[in-house]
Amino acid sequence: MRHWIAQRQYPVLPMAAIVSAIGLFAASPAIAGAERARAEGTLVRYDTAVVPENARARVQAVYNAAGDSIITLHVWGMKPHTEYGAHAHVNACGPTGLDAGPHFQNVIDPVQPSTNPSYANPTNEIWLDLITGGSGNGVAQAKVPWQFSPERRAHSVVIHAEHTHTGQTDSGTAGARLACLTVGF
Ligand SMILES: [Cu+2]
Repeated sequence: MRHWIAQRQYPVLPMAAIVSAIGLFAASPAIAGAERARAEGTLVRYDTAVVPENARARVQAVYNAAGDSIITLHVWGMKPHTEYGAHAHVNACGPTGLDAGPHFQNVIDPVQPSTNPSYANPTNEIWLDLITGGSGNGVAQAKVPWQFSPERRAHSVVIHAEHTHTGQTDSGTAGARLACLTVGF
């Protein structure tokens, strides 16, 4: 429990700001309940021929009072004009791409690995596919109508070699695992 709380970042406001914000909070429950998580750093690279050295990423998560999660991924220093898949995965990054485990699913597919579009879809998982610009930078955002529980959370974002597939038998797959950022969601 303590670990979970420590991962969240709460804004520190002077008392005057808190008092003046009460009216705003009453009118805007999404702001009143917003909690956040953020991680930024150099990517763990699994394909050093494809992912440039010093490629970086930032992941920001906002958990609003309506019960949604809004996740934003920024990348810098990847290959220019390139299409990548990206998802929230259950484990932290490790020495190999497999260490991050499967995609985090809100409702877990009883059949693993999960490629059934009823479970492997961008509402039940967090998909952050992106296309980089001329400088190798890119951004993606996902909004899902659920939030992590203290007991079961994602712990990384993995970047893949292909955009995420959505077929009947390959949904959620996105090719090789290229890089990873550990995120304290
Ligand atoms: Cu993935």
